[in-house]
Amino acid sequence: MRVFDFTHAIVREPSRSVVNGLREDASATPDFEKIAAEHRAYVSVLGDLGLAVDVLPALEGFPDSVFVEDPAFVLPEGAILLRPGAPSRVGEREEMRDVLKRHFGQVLELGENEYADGGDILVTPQTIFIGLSQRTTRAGAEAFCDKLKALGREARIAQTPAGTLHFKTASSLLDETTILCTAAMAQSGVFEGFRLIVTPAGEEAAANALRINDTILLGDRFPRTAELIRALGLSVKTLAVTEIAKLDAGLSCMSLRW
Ligand code: CIR
Repeated sequence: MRVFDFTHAIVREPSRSVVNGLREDASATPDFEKIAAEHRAYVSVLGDLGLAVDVLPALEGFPDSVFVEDPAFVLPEGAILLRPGAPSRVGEREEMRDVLKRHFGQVLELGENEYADGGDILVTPQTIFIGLSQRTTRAGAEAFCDKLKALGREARIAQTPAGTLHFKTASSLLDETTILCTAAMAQSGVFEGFRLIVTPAGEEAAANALRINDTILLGDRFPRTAELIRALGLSVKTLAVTEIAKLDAGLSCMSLRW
């Protein structure tokens, strides 16, 4: 099953308040114009790859709302409105309700006290992983598995490595059987049965790559990772994510794809 063949995406323009977004390293000060430029380039590449992109307007009240991957999860079969685990982000879910209803016949949702971020969900042909993290609680992960079952799909609860924001901060799918991940993720054993490509030391942030159709989108500061992926015969397109990275974000977080 090819789970990276997409025809549609939802993105949201960054708000000026994005510079106040959540981040581990408070000394990293992102610049709005640079974030907006990186976002424009990203949206343009999605279009070049053949996706119809629904661009939502910026939300000044939600600094992290450009990261649309976190409040919702989508599959061709339907969508699930999640409940982001960061208090400043939980309201983003309501802002996604209408757009999900526009695009999907079935929109399910997590209940009260069921917290899960889309950044913790990795779709593979074999299973859908949901990683417990500081944002995704066990109650949220279990509720997600139930909703997914209602959509006819199976999920497996895993653990996001300590100190890693999201499960997908440290892993992404390169092809049907190959995962790009950090050494910490590889050592956890969670991806038993997959071929693993481990990010070289110093290039851990490359692990949040994004496969769209036949192209792997990768941050442009990771030449050794790019080489490893190209050696598999896969096509790599690099994108600047330097400014976005100051907000602990990468390539998958800026879109929902189906
Ligand atoms: C946050 O901490 O929620 C944002 N600054 C970054 C979210 C990144 N999301 C993702 O990778 N799915």
